[in-house]
Amino acid sequence: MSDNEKEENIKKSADPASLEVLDLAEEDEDLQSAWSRYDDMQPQCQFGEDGVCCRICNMGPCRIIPGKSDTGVCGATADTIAARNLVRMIAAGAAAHSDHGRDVVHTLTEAIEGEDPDYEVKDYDKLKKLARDFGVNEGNGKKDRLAKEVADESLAEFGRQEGDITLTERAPDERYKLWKEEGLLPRGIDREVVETMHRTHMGVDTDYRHVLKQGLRCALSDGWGGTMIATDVQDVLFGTPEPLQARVNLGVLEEDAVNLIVHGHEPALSEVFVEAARDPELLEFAREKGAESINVAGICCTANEILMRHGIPVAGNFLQQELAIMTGMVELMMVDVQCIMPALSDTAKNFHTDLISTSPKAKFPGVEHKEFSEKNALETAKEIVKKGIDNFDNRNPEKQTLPDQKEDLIGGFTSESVFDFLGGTYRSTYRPLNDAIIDGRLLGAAGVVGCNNPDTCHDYNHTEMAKELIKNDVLVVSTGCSAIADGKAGLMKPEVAFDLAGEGLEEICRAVGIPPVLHLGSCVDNSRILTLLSNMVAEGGLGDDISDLPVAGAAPEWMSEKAVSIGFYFVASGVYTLLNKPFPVTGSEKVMDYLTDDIEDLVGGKFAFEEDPKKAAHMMIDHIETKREELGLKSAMYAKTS
Ligand code: SF4
Ligand code: MSK
Repeated sequence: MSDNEKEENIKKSADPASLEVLDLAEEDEDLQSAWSRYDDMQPQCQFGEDGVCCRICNMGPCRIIPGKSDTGVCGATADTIAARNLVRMIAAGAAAHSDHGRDVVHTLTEAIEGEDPDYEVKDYDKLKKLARDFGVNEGNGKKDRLAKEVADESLAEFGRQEGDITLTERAPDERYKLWKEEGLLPRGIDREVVETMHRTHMGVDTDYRHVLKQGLRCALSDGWGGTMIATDVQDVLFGTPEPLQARVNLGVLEEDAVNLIVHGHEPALSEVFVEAARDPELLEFAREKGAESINVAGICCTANEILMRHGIPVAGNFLQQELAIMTGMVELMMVDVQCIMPALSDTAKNFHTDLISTSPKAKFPGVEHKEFSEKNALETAKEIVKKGIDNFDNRNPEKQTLPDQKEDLIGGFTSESVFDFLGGTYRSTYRPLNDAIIDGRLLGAAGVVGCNNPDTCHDYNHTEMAKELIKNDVLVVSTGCSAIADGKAGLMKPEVAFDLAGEGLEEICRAVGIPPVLHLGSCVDNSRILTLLSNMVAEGGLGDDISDLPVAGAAPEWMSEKAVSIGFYFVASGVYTLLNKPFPVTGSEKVMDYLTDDIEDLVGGKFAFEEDPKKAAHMMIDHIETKREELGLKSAMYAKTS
């Protein structure tokens, strides 16, 4: 590879481990990656990018060309088409998160009905809390009966026909009142997704504001419904995470071990997969095959789930899924649902890696499918582990690359445990956090979350934004692939605060031993951020609503429809939310104006778009400062750094 080509690759990722594998991949003409396919795709369709292509009926496809075809065949304007396309993205994202939530509740049901011997209630306190929130009487002391009632109540949220989604009541009173007055309170989770699809059918809802308002309600059914249920029931079943140490990046793959990767989003099988990999007979089998041990590592949010609860190492984030296989060190990759590139099957064919799909919802052409059922989870997991071990002696030393890079991190923070730290273990309270913001040691807090995208230098925006925020005394919480990026960049170690955080944040990190960037888990764990924001309001001193708080959110390398839904439920909850690239609606000035301006009058939050992560961080800081002024708080204790 020439020096010029190497330089081009540097722009592709900020992560040295990824670059090392990518450089080698580019020397092999049989290998493709998301980056090479992205290059091949250029130029991408401008109508798609602007959101003004419509193909929802067979009079189309229609595309808006100002001055030539200002409307579709049916008369739909660019505003209608862009808004409809966008809320369909929300519906798909909300469906993905929420269907995940529903599956977790089914696992709980089967666990307590005895059909499911591999699962049990691990966090009884969390179950009791959820029961209280659902108004279920927890007084009879029978854990399984309580779990059954909570499972029934949770499932009912999906198909609710009357009333509103119960967990929206966890929001501050002012927020709940606003949603009610504005007709934004979500009803059943499935109902909001279905109604969004109905309204965007040909010839139904065409007022872009009205369409987008339904998008907000649908997104709320995700954030405060399906996603929140997913997180809480996972905590009930698998245990609520607590801070722990782990390692992250491709360097976690071990030369002498059988390397098994779990990838996707749902933790039900990977939880027992971790257990299966510790089975003495399977360990013995691995030794017979010449390996010293079995090494389970993760990619994407399945990784985050088992990192948070077991400290299992993370091999990488979204754009590293192909690279992990390209190291030639992975015996088996087991995938479930969401964010799994169809290209993996071709990549795996070039190496010895066995690729196995497991979800009844997701099959891939040419890929072996071992269907997972909660009823025989451990048995299935053991079979898959065994298959991986069996593949160890097929590893080809000539095709091996082992990047050294791996970083330590502390993960496992939740909306509960962060404040055990800040308040002292015996007094779990948000008071120290609120006081730190009120007295100006902390300027505020920010949630930086979401995906990678080959349209943006991999990890660069996440890590540069986080660094700029912590330098200015903004505490950062992170989830999903953003959290993995920050972990790889070393930002999730407490000592990093001494070098990179502002004086106020450094003082707090020193006092309580937390990193300046906190790993809050997977994509569905964005609900932990909603809970955190509600708890800050409830603690007092920072206003009456989430929109009063000196906080901001960002998804600076977003890619998926789930990210669109997440962005919308944060904005609908009152949070200023920054994305690097706009949604595909730029073909409608009115829709763009609505999202970046008018929407604030409705919900108190709005979107902003900025590709430069440093500039974007300062837009978030400016917003946080405005909120401080509105609250009459003193200016920050320490000077702002630009
Ligand atoms: Fe074209 Fe209207 Fe049909 Fe869309 S709904 S494809 S704009 S005719
Ligand atoms: S995995 S949704 S690429 S964060 Fe949750 Fe990462 Fe985005 Fe998938």
